[in-house]
Amino acid sequence: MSQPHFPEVPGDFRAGFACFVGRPNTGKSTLTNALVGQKIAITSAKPQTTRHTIRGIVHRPDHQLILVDTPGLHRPRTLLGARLNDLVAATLAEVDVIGFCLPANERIGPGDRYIAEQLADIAGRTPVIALVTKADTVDRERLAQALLAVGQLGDFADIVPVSAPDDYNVATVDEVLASHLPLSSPLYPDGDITDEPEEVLVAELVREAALEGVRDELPHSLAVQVEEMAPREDRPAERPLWDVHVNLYVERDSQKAIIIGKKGARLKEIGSQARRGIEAILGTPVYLDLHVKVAKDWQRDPKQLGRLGFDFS
Ligand SMILES: Nc1nc2c(ncn2[C@@H]2O[C@H](COP(=O)(O)OP(=O)(O)OP(=O)(O)O)[C@@H](O)[C@H]2O)c(=O)[nH]1
Ligand SMILES: [Mg+2]
Repeated sequence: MSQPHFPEVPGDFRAGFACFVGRPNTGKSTLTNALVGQKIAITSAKPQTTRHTIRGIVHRPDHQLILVDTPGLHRPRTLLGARLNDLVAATLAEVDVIGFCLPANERIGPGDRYIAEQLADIAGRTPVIALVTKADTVDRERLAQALLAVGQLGDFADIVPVSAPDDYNVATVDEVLASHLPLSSPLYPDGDITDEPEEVLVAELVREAALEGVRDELPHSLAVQVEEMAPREDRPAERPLWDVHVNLYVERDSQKAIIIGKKGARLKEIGSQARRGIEAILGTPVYLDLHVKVAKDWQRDPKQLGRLGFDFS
């Protein structure tokens, strides 16, 4: 492996941490990926897609912005939900600037006010930038209304409308966040775009594929873990192959049947979709082996939460 490379930087270089908060489904992970320029966080139309904090690193000639994408904040209904909220609160206390994501195409609701209240306590110490996301989904007039409504929600250092798919103001978001970073040399070596372990990225890609087309409680009941991944032995050097074994956990037998599908059709589809993303990350062809298991009521069981990687204490 090559040595990590920290380039020479000018004396006014800035580096530090920004975190994105917001209700579930407000576009935090999509914006993180757009800023980093590569997919490091999975996204979906299902709430609570993100379940742990993910660091994405943006490298620019005059700054390095480390983005911390967080799980959507909501009133917790399960032990998992409560732990995710605690995790976000701990993250907020540690960053240099906060990006509060509010989608342009939804009215401000109790969920947003709940977060705004939490942020008001921190705003004295840490600047909060309101990001009006999904700007492409509304016309100019509704966007103007959304900006006004957001302006009345709290005391923000700035309000920026942004659209990830249209690449509208993505660079502005980077600049505004970076202007609040302290003078510092880079914190991550050149070229690093995330500190997620490969196993986690792989498990997340499988979960993203499995989330497609399922509804009701199933998205919440789904957890994914890599059991083992390694290059297959006895392969010629120019034709490597990785064996990747992944377990999908659900909470009930009925959910297991849904994930597997008729004659295994859904599971096969999940596998082929996830495999493409995994091959892109690992840079080699992959043999992907998926197993579906039942971990009864894991969202409410401290022991099982720990085993599935949700022990943040
Ligand atoms: N049209 C449009 N859709 C967007 C934009 N940003 C996100 N979306 C969509 O909104 C949905 C939610 O996006 P995510 O990035 O997963 O949202 P999130 O805030 O990370 O959600 P959680 O992790 O569940 O808290 C996905 O279907 C995205 O494709 C945007 O700028 N424009
Ligand atoms: Mg997310």
